[in-house]
Amino acid sequence: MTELKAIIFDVDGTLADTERDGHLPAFNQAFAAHGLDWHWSNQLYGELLAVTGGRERILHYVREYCPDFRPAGELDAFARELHASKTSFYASLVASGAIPLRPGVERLLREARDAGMRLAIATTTSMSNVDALLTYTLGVHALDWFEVIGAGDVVAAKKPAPDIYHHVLEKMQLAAQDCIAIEDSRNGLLSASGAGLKTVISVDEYTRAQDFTGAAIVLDQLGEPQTPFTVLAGDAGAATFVDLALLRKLHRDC
Ligand code: XBP
Ligand code: MG
Repeated sequence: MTELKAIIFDVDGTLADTERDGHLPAFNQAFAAHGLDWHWSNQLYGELLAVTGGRERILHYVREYCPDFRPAGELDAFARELHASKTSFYASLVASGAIPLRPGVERLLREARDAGMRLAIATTTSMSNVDALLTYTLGVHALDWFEVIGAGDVVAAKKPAPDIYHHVLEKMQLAAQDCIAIEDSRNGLLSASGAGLKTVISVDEYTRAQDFTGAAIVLDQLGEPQTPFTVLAGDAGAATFVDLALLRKLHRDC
């Protein structure tokens, strides 16, 4: 059994509740700014999250919900422009401090860094969104905490495809067996486990009811010493929050 050499973090839903507090309002602000009478409710957004990638999500919405919609020019060009506008609104929301990190995230990152544990990110969201979130929550130096940030269109096939994890492993010159992934969604679990990684799931309000069969453990959050997590599936032993010791145990035993 190889020792744990790296932790690979998902972003949206895992590091922060970015979907509810950031992406959803940013999409709706972009629709309004473009004079569209579209408004995604929290419930509809929970369904649309099945499609990863904001631009892909817009195209899916048009196909499934507004099949008669015809933009002035090419639909794909329209979706790209609308998505760029959404990304700009998202950056403003992050800069306003509207999206704090979830419990335990900063604590675990700092413990891992202090222990010399290698860190990376594997996300479907756009690189600029990762940059904004890390910079405004941890400071601009935090981008350097991650050896590799695999984001958005750097791979052709987004989660649940394993491509983004393969990309990160290749850049790090590590095997899947050397690493553990931390994710929030079934799409993320399928992507990480599809690349051969053991995966810790920290659910959020959109993913709580999803099927996490195959995860090393399923938690409601990473937890803090004073605010223990709830184990939804799997065995955390005596641990009450996610730290390196628990990750090493899960990496060894699951
Ligand atoms: C979640 C996603 C992203 C975000 C929106 O990514 O599927 O598409 O919903 O971000 P993660 P973009 O892998 O971090 O959970 O609009 O930039 O795609
Ligand atoms: Mg996610």
